[in-house]
Amino acid sequence: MKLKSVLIATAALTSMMFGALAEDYKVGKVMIGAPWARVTLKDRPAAAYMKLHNMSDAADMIVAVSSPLAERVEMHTHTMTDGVMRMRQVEAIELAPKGHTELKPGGFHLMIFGLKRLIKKGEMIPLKLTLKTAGEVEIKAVVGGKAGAMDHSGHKQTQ
Ligand SMILES: [Cu+2]
Repeated sequence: MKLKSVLIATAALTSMMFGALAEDYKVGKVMIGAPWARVTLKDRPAAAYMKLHNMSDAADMIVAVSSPLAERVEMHTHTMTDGVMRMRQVEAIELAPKGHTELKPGGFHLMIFGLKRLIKKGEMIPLKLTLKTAGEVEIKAVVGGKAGAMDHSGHKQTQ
């Protein structure tokens, strides 16, 4: 009994110390691990990344993403054209059967346009993903990291 209360106290203290921790989510047979986001300036698009594991025997795909904190969220990938890395919007992100898909800097990512306010490091950006088969899931991406060379200097805020 005593040990249990000590453990609970430790867990509470840990979450207080570290604030927002990346969480894992599950929708249908799809696991979504440790979503995080990178925010530079309020008027610049932010990017979000995560790991997805489709445990189903059938393929699935992310078909839409939105956020109550942003005007719109697009799915992007990077492609190398004539030695230049460019970003390109995609209609969907495929999740292969029994497959792992990682959204990461330099690869697939979610691009968040028109943040309604500046979101600081350690805060969360709520995102709603719509998967074709698994359905809708609300996740929170922890803001961390810093602007790097792979950031979105090629993107203009279109509005
Ligand atoms: Cu992008």
